[in-house]
Amino acid sequence: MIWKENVECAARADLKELQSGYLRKLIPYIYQNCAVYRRKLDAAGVKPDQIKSIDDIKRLPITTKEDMRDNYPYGLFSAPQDQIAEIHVSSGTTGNPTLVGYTKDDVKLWGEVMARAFCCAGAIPGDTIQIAYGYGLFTGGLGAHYGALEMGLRILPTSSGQTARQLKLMQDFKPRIIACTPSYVLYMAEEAKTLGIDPAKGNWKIGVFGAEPWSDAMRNEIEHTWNMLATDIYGLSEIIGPGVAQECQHKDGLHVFSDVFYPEIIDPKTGQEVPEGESGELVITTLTKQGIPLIRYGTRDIVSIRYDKCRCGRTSPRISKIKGRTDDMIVVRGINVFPSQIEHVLVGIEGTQPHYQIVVDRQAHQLDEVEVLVEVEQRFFSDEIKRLNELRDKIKKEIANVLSIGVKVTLVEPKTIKRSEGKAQRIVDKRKL
Ligand code: DLL
Repeated sequence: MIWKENVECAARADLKELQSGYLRKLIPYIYQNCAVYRRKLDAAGVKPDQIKSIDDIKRLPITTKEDMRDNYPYGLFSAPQDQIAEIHVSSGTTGNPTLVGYTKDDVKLWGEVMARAFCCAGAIPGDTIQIAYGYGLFTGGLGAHYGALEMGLRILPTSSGQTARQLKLMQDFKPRIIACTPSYVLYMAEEAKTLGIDPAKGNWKIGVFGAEPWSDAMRNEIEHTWNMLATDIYGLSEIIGPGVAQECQHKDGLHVFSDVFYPEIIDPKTGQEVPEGESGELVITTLTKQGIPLIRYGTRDIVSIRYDKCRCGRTSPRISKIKGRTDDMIVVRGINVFPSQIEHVLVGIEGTQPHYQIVVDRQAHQLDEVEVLVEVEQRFFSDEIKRLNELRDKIKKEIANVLSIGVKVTLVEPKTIKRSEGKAQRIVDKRKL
């Protein structure tokens, strides 16, 4: 089922027409109502009436996370405060948090794109969904909730945490859909086993997993362990929360709801668009939002994009899984390291588990040191020490092959690395840079 077939399957020219119409309305609205954007557009020498079609978007300036932080709390709002119906905040590592405000219509839009997402994953009205994303200031729980309501799903709003209870509710109410972070669903599998529940006989048949990077290898692990289809959902608070893009059952790229969230892929160094299929930073314009509409927001997420029609019938552009970030990518001895590269190595090695942490440190005047903590199956610890050493050497060698730097590998027993009910913390950077 396709929730909004007329736009999700529209011919490219019709979609462009729709996007152009939205953009023509958006720019004067923002120019009139947001002083920060007015200054930005003036500085770029762009007058609203010069923006006639979606192709003119390239003339507009990029908006950055710094713009949001520097103008905290209300500087980037275009709607007056009395029109704001809901506020969400995403935690940052430094400085002000990122604040986003939704008008009632924005909340409606959110429900609509999330309904499209659930449909895209394979949900049908009447299905029961367990929403184990955190409810609250994080956008995951409520965003999923609005979409499920809009779609006519029966909702189990468990939020995250209380894992034993999550599993009991799964058994009692038999939800076909689970929505949570991919690391949490794997954690729930471990808990299930300790409680004597066989995850492969679990009730969830479709997972809508996102909010953090996860590899195809991790997908295989989830699908195999839980005997379900694991789909990827992407989004970010600044744009709306979850519901920017979603995989269909073919798992061949995430469909971007591009009639309302216009995607571009740029080279973060030059600001120029990269050719189709090449990786770059995803930049998104919210074409119809009112509270905080954003023009060409630099997400810092690295993806590639394609425009061909999908086997599911949707014509919407598809982004790849998130390949990394332009920022939380870590640079070690001059080499760019993405956690996903290490994860990929680990999941391919028999005996390891997809629970790992990368610790980067630097002693005074020394080179950066990387330690990868990897959980391995319990049996290795009751085995000969030689087997443990062999496994460690193998992991070391394969990581060195991929990253071209040597790392220290420490094997730890299952459940040593701190679990998260939300986003997993993959990198601990102890360097004082
Ligand atoms: O994580 C919104 C969300 C909730 C998306 C639930 C999907 C499901 P933020 O907390 O603002 O919003 O974090 C946004 O998380 O820029 C990406 O770097 C990362 N991210 C989100 N989804 C994915 C994904 C929510 N599917 C930031 N794969 C984004 C990889 C993801 N990274």
